[in-house]
Formats: sequence, C-alpha cells, structure tokens
Amino acid sequence: MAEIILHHYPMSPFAEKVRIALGLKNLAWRSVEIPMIMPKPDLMPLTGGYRRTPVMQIGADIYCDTQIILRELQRRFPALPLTPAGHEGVAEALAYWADRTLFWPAVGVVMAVIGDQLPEEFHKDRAAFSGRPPDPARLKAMAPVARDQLYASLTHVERMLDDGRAFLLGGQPSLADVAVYNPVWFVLQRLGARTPPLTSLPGIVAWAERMGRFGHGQPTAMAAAEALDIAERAEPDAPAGVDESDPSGLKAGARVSVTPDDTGKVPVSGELVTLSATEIVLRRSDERVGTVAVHFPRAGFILAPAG
Ligand SMILES: N[C@@H](CCC(=O)N[C@@H](CS)C(=O)NCC(=O)O)C(=O)O
Repeated sequence: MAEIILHHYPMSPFAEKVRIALGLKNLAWRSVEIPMIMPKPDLMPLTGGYRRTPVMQIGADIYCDTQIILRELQRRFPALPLTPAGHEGVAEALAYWADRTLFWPAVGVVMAVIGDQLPEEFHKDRAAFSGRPPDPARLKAMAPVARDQLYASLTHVERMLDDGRAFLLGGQPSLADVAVYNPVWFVLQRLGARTPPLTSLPGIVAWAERMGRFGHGQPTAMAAAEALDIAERAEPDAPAGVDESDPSGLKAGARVSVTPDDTGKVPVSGELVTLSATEIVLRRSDERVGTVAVHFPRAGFILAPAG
C-alpha cells in the first residue's frame, strides 16, 4: 500500500488530533510541512482549493478534514479501533462536538494571550479563513468569556473521568479522546497546565499527559514535490459509488462542488464518484498531479450541483 502522507504544520491542533491517532495506532507515515497561512501552492494541486490543515494523502487519494482522515485510517488499519464496538455513535458525536464547539473557546483562551505577538499577515489570513475582521484587541477583551466557556465544556469531560477510567469511553482510547485532546493540547502547548481553566481541571490535565505518551508513531520528513510526484504516478482507489437512495438525488458522474460550512469556505469542484451519509468523493484533474480523488466527510460540508 502507498505510504500515509500528512500535509500539516507542527503547531496545528487539528493536525495534532491526527498525529496522536497515528501514535495510538503506532503507524509509520511521511510528514510534509505546509505553510500556516495562504498561499499553499504545493497543497492546492492535490485538494483543488481546500486550504485547511491537515490534509492526508495516500497515493492519488486526498483526504480533507480530520473526520474523514480518521475514518480512513480506521478502515485501512483496523487494529486498535478508534471507535469501540457498540459505542461508534457516541465516539463520533463527542468528536464532532469537540471539533466544532469545544475547539473555539480553547482558541479564544490561547489567542487572548499570544494574539498580539502574531504577525499582521496571520491575523489577515485568519480573518479571511473565519469571515470575521482581524481584531487582536477584541480577542483580549473576550478572554474571560473564552475561559468560562472552556471551563463549562471541559467540566463535562472531567466528570466522565471522575470514576477513575483512563479514557473518555473506558479503558481504551478512542476517537472521542483524540478529538478532545486537540483543543486541550493547544492550550497546554501554548500556555501550559497552570492556565485557567486547566488549573481547576486536574483530571483533564492527567488524562492529557496519558494521551501525550502515545506519541506520533514514526514520521519521516518528505519534500512537498515528492508528494506531488507520488500523486501524479498513482491512480485513485476504486470509488465506493453513489448511494442510489441518497436524499440529495445526486447521481454518479454529476458535476458538483463541496464547501466547508464553517471556516475556509473555498469550494472544490469535480465529478461525484462516491456519496454516502459519511463520505463525499470527487474525481478531479490537475496539470501537476493528473487525476486525483478528493475525499470529504458529509457532516459540515455543503454539497451542491456545480453550475
Ligand atoms: N474541521 C476541520 C478543521 C481544520 C482546521 O480548522 N484547521 C486549522 C488549523 S488547526 C486551519 O486550517 N487553519 C488555517 C490553515 O491552516 O490554513 C478538520 O477537522 O480538519
């Protein structure tokens, strides 16, 4: 099988969610470092416009968003399952909550402290990314709100750990753990454990230490050009196909676009080759990499016929 290639940068918390999952599964992978802000000229030929971090590549199959990246890792490497049997829905739902709700107050806590040390280009880029004007002073003013919201949300997780369990859903780590680890890691990494509200959440801090011990598996660096060459030489995997009873009524071969519904709302266009409740796959061509299959999760993405 082609190697796992992760396009990411070290300080990305969503990339850490995937890196720690690669550690849990003890996998070998190749690491391509991408810029923290646009432009990302060596990523665009692979994704067709999707700009968020991280992106996983396996040959000519490109996986956008950590939801689909983790599902694919689970499918290809089923040992040490990330979704414990009988608890798949709970693990997925907790992960979605962590990605879309818990993440933001954690960003608020960190940015209130480090925001004004970051360059103007970073703030401009993240303003375009989020659709909100750049405003480091507002980030500082919102610090108490972010702290309190993170406290309220993480207290639910602290309570889950109160009975002495090692991980959120029991004795083994799962998708729920790697997803909650993402924002907790971000605060710990940037500000340390003496940061409120972590000072009031000792169970979370101890759990995060346990999570961190899984490490990142075995990464080795790869140049971006090599990753593009690999995509160019490879053929995408055979598509799973379009579910005939999908409520959208879309059929295989339709020209469609896929756009994140929250941040980095850049549409990617192509030919629909797979559609299910959990996955959208487009086939598209690029002059640098030839034909690639770009995979997205269904949740959190807008699928529309392309004009
Ligand atoms: N829902 C996405 C969120 C990814 C995300 O927001 N990543 C941040 C970095 S942690 C990002 O893309 N920031 C802008 C950038 O890297 O260009 C996922 O699960 O992958």
